[in-house]
Amino acid sequence: MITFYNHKHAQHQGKVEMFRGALVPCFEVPARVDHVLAELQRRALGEVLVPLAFDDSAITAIHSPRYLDFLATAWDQWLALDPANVDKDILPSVWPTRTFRTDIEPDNFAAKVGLYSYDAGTPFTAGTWVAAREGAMCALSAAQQVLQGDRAAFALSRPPGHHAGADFFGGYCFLNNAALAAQHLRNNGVEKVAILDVDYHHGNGTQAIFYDRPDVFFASIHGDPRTEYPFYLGHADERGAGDGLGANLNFPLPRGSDFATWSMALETALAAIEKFGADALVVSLGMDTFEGDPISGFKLTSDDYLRMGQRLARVGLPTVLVFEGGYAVDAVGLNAVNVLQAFA
Ligand code: SP5
Ligand code: ZN
Repeated sequence: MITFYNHKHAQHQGKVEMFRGALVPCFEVPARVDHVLAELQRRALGEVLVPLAFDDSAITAIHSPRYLDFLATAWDQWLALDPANVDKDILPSVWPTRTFRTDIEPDNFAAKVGLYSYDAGTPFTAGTWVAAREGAMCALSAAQQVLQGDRAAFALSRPPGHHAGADFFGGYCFLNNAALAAQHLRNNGVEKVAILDVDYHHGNGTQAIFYDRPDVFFASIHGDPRTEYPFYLGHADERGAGDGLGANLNFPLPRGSDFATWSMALETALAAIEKFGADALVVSLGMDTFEGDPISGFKLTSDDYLRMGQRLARVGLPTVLVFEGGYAVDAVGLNAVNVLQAFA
């Protein structure tokens, strides 16, 4: 399996995120991807390539122009406020909640940051745009590789993507890599695409992007949003809207769930994907379901990821795997490559 590696990932390096009234060191660190890359190379699991370049149209197919303008210029706007800002990350602190307007982009920079985000846990840094954009190219390259006939391809990148919506960042995510891969498949002759999101956290961004579309099925297995981040989406009654009704399926599971519980949800999700008639599969491959994850609550073991990879391969579809969360840094390489090796 070919891996497209975001060699610019470390340009996104957040310092702190807001947690219980304090700024704490970021969980989403460059070492995560370094460990996956090292383990891939250690097990010689196929070529590792830098991504191809794709036109902006591949990104505007998912994200809004004003959001992309904001991402591309945010750091310069931040420095224009005060050159001393160079040593600090941008963190949102004000948001337009219910009853506020979101159609007018404010001139004030803090207000703009809030318009395009939904949490205070996602720092925007000097290299965030460059890193996120190159990550999108990795996802598009992996989709392209599958279009050209490969059984599967892996996009190894950070920042992750599945919490990012058409016009907002949050949950450590800026560009929705899985959505970009799915749309690239759709734009190049694949009629029906399924996205399976196995990150611990509900893929709210991906769900929102495709919620009213019948051509992209979204299924997610995640911690119950009543207690788990991102809290405000991911319930079982969210089945899609309009033409997309029936093409969205959530499996919220209680904190503490192990692989026995998790894999029952997986079987139901895969049966639904088969019934949908998907021609290709995109997997949002978060490794934060691991028992050792510092911010999550499932109990999957390293061996369980071998079973996961085997099962995903048995679906028999051309498959794009996109790296998402996973914060047990010392185990994330072993666990992710277990999925990939068992798949291959
Ligand atoms: C892609 C992804 O996995 N994003 C997850 C974003 C989670 N952000 C909220 C993290 C809350 C951290 N809680 C710290 C608990 C420490 N015991
Ligand atoms: Zn996650």
